Amino acid sequence: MRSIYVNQVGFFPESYKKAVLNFKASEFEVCNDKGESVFKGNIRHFGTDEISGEDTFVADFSKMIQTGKFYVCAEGYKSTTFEISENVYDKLMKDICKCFYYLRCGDALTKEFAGEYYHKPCHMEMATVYGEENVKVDVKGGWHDAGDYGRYSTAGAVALAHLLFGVRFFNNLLKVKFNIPEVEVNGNVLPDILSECKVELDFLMKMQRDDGAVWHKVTTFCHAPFVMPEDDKSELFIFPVSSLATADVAAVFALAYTVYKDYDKEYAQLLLTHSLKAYDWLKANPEELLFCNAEGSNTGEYGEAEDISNRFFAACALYEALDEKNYFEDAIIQKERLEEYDKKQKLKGYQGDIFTCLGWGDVAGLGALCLLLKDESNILTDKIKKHFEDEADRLCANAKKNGFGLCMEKDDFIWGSNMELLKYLMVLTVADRIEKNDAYKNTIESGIDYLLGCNSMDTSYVTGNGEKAFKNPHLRPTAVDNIELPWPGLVSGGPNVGLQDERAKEVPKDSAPMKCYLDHIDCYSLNEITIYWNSPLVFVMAGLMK
Ligand code: G3I
Ligand code: 9MR
Ligand code: ZN
Repeated sequence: MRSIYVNQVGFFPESYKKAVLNFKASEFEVCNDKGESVFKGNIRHFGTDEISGEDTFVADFSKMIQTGKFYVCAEGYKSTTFEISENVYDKLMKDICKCFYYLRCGDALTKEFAGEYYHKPCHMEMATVYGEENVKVDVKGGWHDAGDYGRYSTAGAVALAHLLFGVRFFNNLLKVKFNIPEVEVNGNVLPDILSECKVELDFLMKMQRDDGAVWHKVTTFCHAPFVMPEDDKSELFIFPVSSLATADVAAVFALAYTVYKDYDKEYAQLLLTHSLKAYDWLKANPEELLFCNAEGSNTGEYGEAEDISNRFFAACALYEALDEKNYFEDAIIQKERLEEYDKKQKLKGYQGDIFTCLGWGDVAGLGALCLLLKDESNILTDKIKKHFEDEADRLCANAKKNGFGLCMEKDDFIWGSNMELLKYLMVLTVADRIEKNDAYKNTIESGIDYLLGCNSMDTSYVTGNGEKAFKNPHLRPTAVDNIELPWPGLVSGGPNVGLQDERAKEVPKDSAPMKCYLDHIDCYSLNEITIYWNSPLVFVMAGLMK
């Protein structure tokens, strides 16, 4: 099919702007909403690449700075409409933040703020510590992880970290209002983003055992069927503690301590106490304690191969928060272990840079961000800066290999590929702060263009944002709530060559990576949503909108 792909939300007037065609044409026009031609340009042939498999042609209209609603046309074919304006991403930003509110578990939703997406209180009962049938713990609250109703400590901590780093790096995030209940502290109203983060922080405090260790997750034994959360009545189990969860939580509480101390000293102190307790446990338990699902249980595992990056994150976060040398020394020890581990990974052909990993699994990059925030010249921070710049350069080089200007490679199209992209855009955003670079900025913008529709699926991967935004996320409430559209602002996992669910088998054989996607509610490996796919987009948009 002949298509003209474009960012369906749109562009800032000063941004680099392009559309990508999958057919040959030599000239294009941009038309306004009255159908009048307002800009003309020549099309550049890019050629074929291994991620889209398409022969692509690029229509660059960066020179056009007029604001309004437009579409691109060539040879009688039209793109979807998009907007050019200074406020073009305001709605998107609100929507992607509000998603965390809709994902709240417990009794936190109200009809006033959730509207038609309100659900009754859910998962309110005490949870059973797995293997200790008589021990019940109150772990109400937090956010549902994703399309399922599990609550997972490492995933929650990482999503929080992206949001809190967003706040630390870019003040503008504190000003985003997304219509959630106000939280008042000492006569002042907390910024919305901090009220929302507090929901998950409060929950994670409940996930900490008295001795400081953190339980890995709380879920039913198996995934719930497609029912509303309040109808998911199976017994809730708290699964064993892990050093992964304990370290990530120690880290994110330290980060949160710094953020909240400007608003609520007492709450900040509480976070710090919990952080230190977790850290003490880690020091007393130097052996890694990884996580595997109990036999027969199929809820999210969030397994990791080592806990070094997590311990590194915790040490860096506490060093940044407290400026005490012992944490720096710990960070150096973990850094050396990480380098050893990285060498082994490289031998297996792994491409990326371990010190810039910002995912739910490898979290060394999150530790690195703490050091960058501290902004002190030392052997570790200087090295980290170099890692971010080198990785950003690698990504910019990747972006030259396809007509979309997309910084991803074939191997990045795994489960949650949109997060692979967003993590890269975070790295570029940070690198651009270390040293301004137009190539970094263009690559970030091209990445956002891809996410919002400039891709071979002609799909915006954010619900409610873009004329052809995906509509059928693998998300239990959406599947059963009888409301036509899901709430806006959800980020899809995106194309995945692994095609790891039954429905995904309907993707045509030998599809190019960018086309291994289906907007179908059954497709958890292609079209689920999660808190930590939304959170990096919040960070990146905060950087773009600054
Ligand atoms: O790390 C390897 C890499 O070395 C290899 O080259 C690549 C190629 O297959 O795979 C990489 O592993 C991937 C792993 O995530 C780490 O990124 C696996 O392929 C991939 O299948 C795995 O997917 C995870 C999925 O759970 C299955 O375990 C997703 O990242 C993760 O987001 C997802 O999380 C689920 C929760 O379990 C439950 N809740 C919903 C959530 C989202 O779907
Ligand atoms: O809905 C579940 C989704 O959130 C998970 O990412 C996915 C992998 O853990 O599992 C989904 O649940 C499926 C289960 O694993 C197998 N039976 C079908 C379920 C979804 O329809
Ligand atoms: Zn719930």
